[in-house]
Amino acid sequence: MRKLAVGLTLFLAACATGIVSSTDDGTGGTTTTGTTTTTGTTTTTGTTTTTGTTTTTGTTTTTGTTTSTTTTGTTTSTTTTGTTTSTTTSTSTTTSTTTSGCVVTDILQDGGFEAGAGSGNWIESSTNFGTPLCDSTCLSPGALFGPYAGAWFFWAGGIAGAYEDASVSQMVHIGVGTATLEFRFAIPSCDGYGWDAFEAAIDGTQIFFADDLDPSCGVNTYALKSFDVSQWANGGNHTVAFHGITDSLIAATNFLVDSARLVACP
Ligand SMILES: [Ca+2]
Repeated sequence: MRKLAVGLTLFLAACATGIVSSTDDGTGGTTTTGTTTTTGTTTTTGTTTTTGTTTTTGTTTTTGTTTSTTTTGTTTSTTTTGTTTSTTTSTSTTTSTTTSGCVVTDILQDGGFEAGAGSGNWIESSTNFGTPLCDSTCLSPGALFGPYAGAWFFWAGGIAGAYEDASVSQMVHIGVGTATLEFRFAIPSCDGYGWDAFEAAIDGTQIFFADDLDPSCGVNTYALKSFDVSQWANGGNHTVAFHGITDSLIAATNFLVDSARLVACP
């Protein structure tokens, strides 16, 4: 029995799009099938065919000729050359041709931690447990929390009476353009003394911070956290990390992360 059975569940991502599946359509473009969620700035080159449900929020910059066909739902979109701002929620078939930019994708390896502890996708560290990655074998009987999706999740803290420092980190190559870091986050229980803290960071720069006095303490539901990290989209290698420290007081704080994504140009 590894950690206190108190609270529970959470998700993370990047730049612009959650593409379920993509293939080269032979025209220099991309064919996408499934559910796509786009946040931020997207620039597309080539011919793109999309089938499924597309939700777009933010600014889309299109250069060239764009042709859109909507079959079901309501679409507010596009035009020709210049800058287009649109908010679209629809079920549609869209064909577009553009001429510049890059196709964004999730470049994080195993952001949902489903490869399990010791997979090599993440550098894992935990003072008391060897790894902060957990599945059901970490949970006490009757635990009220667990992963946001799948079986595995990141768990910092969860121990009373001992100092715990838990982290995972991963180096990624981020192309030139834009990038967005997203994840699911929850703090199902807090000891409330203000000493326990969690951060998400890139190259040591804090992107997100929460402590055991956070308003979401005790909330047993994962919240989506999303951050524009385009300042690191410069064609270089960068380290993404999740890190939590908890003190040795008698109550335990639990910081949970799951379903992380870094959406950027490859
Ligand atoms: Ca997971």
